[in-house]
Amino acid sequence: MQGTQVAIIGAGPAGLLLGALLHKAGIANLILEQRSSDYVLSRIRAGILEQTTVALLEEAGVAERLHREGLVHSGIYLSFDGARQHIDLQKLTGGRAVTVYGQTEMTRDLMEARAAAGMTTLYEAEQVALHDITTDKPRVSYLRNGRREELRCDFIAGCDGFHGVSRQSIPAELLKTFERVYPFGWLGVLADTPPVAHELVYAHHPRGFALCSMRSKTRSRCYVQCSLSDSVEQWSDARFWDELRSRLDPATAAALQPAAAIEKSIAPLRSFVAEPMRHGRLFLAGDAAHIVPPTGAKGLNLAASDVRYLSRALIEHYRERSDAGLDQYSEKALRRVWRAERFSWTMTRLLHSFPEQGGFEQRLQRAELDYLFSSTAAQTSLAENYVGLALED
Ligand code: RFL
Ligand code: PHB
Repeated sequence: MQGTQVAIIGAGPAGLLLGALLHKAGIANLILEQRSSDYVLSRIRAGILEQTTVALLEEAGVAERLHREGLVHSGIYLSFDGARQHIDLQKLTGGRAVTVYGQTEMTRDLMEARAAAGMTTLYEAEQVALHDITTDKPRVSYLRNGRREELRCDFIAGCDGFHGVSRQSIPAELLKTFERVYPFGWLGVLADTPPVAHELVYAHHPRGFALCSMRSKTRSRCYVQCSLSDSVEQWSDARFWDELRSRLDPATAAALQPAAAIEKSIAPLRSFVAEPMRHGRLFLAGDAAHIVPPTGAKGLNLAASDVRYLSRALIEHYRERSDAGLDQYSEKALRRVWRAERFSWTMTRLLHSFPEQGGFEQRLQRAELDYLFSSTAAQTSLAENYVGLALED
């Protein structure tokens, strides 16, 4: 039987970043991932990093390419009723900004650094199962190359996303879950065409939400709200660009240059939180414990803030023989999670068209957008949440 100090389940951003930070602190760790590395790198997901996430990547020693290729954005645009309002994040938050850098690129940097440091990631590890979580000798078993293997460890980090096995290993009667499923999805297209503006444009239109984001100065990532029953086959490239254009203010629409989709996918929108984020020696981090709708660009950043708290707590355990950080982990992480849930829900409600919405709710939504267009106080509240709320020590 092999052994390590921390067994990490999942090689998404949470697992890889945790592994990098622990390795820097001299803590042995091994990652078990059910998919292949190519599959993990083919997933197109988030694109916006908060400054605290960038700082954590610097700490992990994987921010060189991010600083070279990432685009620092000091604002965003809101598009509504034929007009576009600039929200100056930097001015409203005393100098803070966000960085546009694809989750795929961040994952690639972390994977390459991990391989270069000789750290082990076991890809295509199937049927991962967690054992003896509430003892001080937990184990993880898995099937790889047709053989059942076992791994001894001190702790297990459950970084295996929403559908992973870690959260499901906590007895149902000990776990409280909170969920909101939204009655629509996002259809996303990646294409080699210049962004419509130098910063992101979030749009509300009676036909639904739209977002013009980017991966670089020549590559766009755009989304339109769609029906949950839609399939990507129903959305030709031409239909997608026409729909996107129809939801934008005229100035933004005029800058749109349709191009062939490199990737096209539909993602459902969900809010979800599982409490607590710890069971015995199992600690959940990232999507394994919570999901936010992507409207606030918080999913990846929340995974990073969990990892920051968890890595510090584990380092404290090994260096100082203190479990104070581990004991506080769930409570501390959940405080930040719920603030991000609140913001993501608010942004989702503000910018989407809800099928069940009556005239009253529609008027309130318009009033809220009008308020945001005209009030510095309202813009400041949006800005400080968008750039990311402060982390506790
Ligand atoms: P991940 O990225 O899902 O990684 C989990 C990893 O665990 C593996 N795994 C297992 N490994 C071993 N055994 C098992 N039983 C396992 N089960 C699963 C998986 O293969 C995977 O490699 O979670 P992590 O690391 O917590 O990172 C979180 C972020 O990925 C996530 O919050 C964001 O990407 C959310 N998200 C978005 N966030 C944004 O801010 N903006 C977006 O545009 C955006 N788009 C998205 C998204 C999430 C999506 N999902 C999960 C459906 C689009 C999609 C489609
Ligand atoms: C993206 O670039 O994929 C992106 C950006 C901002 C969001 C969601 C997704 O709020």
